Amino acid sequence: MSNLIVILGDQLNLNISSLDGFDKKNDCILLAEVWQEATYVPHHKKKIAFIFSAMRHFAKELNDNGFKTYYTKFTNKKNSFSFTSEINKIIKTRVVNKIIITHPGEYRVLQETQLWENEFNLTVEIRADNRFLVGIEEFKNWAGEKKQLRMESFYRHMRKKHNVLMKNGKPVGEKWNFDKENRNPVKVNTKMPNPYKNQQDGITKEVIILVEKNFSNNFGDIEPFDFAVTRKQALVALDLFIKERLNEFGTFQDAMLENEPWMYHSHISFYLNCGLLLPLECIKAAEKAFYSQRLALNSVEGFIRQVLGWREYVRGIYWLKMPEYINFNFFQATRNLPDFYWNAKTSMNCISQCVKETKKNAYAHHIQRLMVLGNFALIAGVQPKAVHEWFLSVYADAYEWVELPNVLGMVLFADGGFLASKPYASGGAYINKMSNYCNNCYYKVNLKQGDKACPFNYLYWNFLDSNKGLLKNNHRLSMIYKVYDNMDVSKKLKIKEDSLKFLEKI
Ligand code: FAD
Ligand code: DLZ
Ligand code: SF4
Repeated sequence: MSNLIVILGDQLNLNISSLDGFDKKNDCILLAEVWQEATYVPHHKKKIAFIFSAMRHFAKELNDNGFKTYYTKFTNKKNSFSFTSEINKIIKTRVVNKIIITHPGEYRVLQETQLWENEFNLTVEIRADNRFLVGIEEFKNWAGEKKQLRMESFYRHMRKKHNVLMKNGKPVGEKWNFDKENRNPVKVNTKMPNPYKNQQDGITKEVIILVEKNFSNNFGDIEPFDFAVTRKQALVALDLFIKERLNEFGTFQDAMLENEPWMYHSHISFYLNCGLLLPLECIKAAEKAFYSQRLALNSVEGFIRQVLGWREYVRGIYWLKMPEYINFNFFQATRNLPDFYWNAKTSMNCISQCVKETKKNAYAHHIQRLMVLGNFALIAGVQPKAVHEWFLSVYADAYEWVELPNVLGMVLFADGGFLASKPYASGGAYINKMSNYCNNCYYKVNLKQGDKACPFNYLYWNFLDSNKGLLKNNHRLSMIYKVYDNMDVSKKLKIKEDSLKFLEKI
């Protein structure tokens, strides 16, 4: 009996379920850098380099540990287009009785694997993805027939199930949620801890040259390239976060500062999402530090909520709702994505800063993605598919299972409120409260009307007005609609006029 184990570029862990029971005498592994994956969206250069480098390092680790591994480099002359064609090459040269793969992270790839039994006339075993704490079926059972899901109840269920920050069946600190303590701005000139920086080795350098040569027109800067590319290095990055940032993580979770892309965030999503780190070890490391180093509970709980709650929740929703999810467009938004999402050429300083940092780092932290880049796309009425494709392309941590529910569900409310209870729309005031972007902006955040007024201000009301029919019964927006209804007609007309004028130009 000889099995072929196919390991995808986001399954880079020796404990991945597809390797369970691996027979070193008879079985073999395939990892392949393929066109199909490298081009299905125009990925940021750094994202491609990161995945290829991490894949090559993982293949080396497998070989060093005695796992027979076939590795197809992107530049290999015989490189074919897809996973399917790469498998075909192997089964022509050696006896394979069965193909084993861990459940792919993306629907698109799952569909491809489901064709293999017929294509190759072989048994294909698709194993549950043990990089997550909740199985796809388990989440479906939890969701049941509910019309709307809420992260909070899922999160509490997960805290209990995994016994994280629990004492005698109750949450430590007597509260599940410390969000109210977690909305503080950071003072300008605060000295932030330096982010993790890895020294590039020969493998990474080779990959960087490959990407520069083959993807020169893709968005993004390839240097500096400081990502961890092995599990060992990713564990060092995690440790650095726990030691130097976690204590402040919660308090300043929503804060943004010009030229401070990393803030107190963990920067581990790249590693978690490609398998170099596993969620429970990150959660347990934070919990351990809470007890042993007496770290702030609002911060530790805040971090654990993201990994144990949000991350698992959005993945559950993805598999619950695909393939329809990708077509949702509750507001029927039709606008094209403005060019400034690619070239940062806009007088809106907040957007310009976030796009520049995205271009440089293939990273933006959550609140930049949500309240600046996402919020603008929502209130400007950009079509969900265009926003989705942009977010999937430009971040090194972007895979459809996590990006799509965040973009369509959390930011754009394109699923009509299945994932979130209200759209995350806001005017300039919140951006001004949480950042110093407005100090250097052409627009004035405290102006509501006219050419110099912050566009977020009038676009916010314009969005609410244009979608009143769909949102007026949302009880979380009832106060806001009351404010709008009480506004002068002349003010409302000015909002429309300013919005139309601005939107025409983008
Ligand atoms: P931290 O702020 O330090 O949080 C810790 C970890 O919690 C993250 O590494 C991540 O694994 C998890 N997490 C936090 N928030 C979320 C969330 N909303 N959904 C899922 N996991 C979460 N995350 C991705 O991993 N890939 C994406 O493609 C992605 N696209 C997003 C698009 C939009 C519009 C928004 C609003 C959010 C998106 N997120 C995405 C979620 C979140 O912004 C990132 O996980 C986070 O910014 C990664 O940086 P970090 O590791 O420093 O996270
Ligand atoms: C993101 C990515 C890229 C750019 N390239 C590859 C690749 O060449 N080979 C591969 O196995 N995986 C790659 N990936 C990650 C895949 O897109 C990811 O594994 C699937 O989409 C499943 O989530
Ligand atoms: Fe952004 Fe408005 Fe502030 Fe300018 S004034 S940075 S557009 S929120």
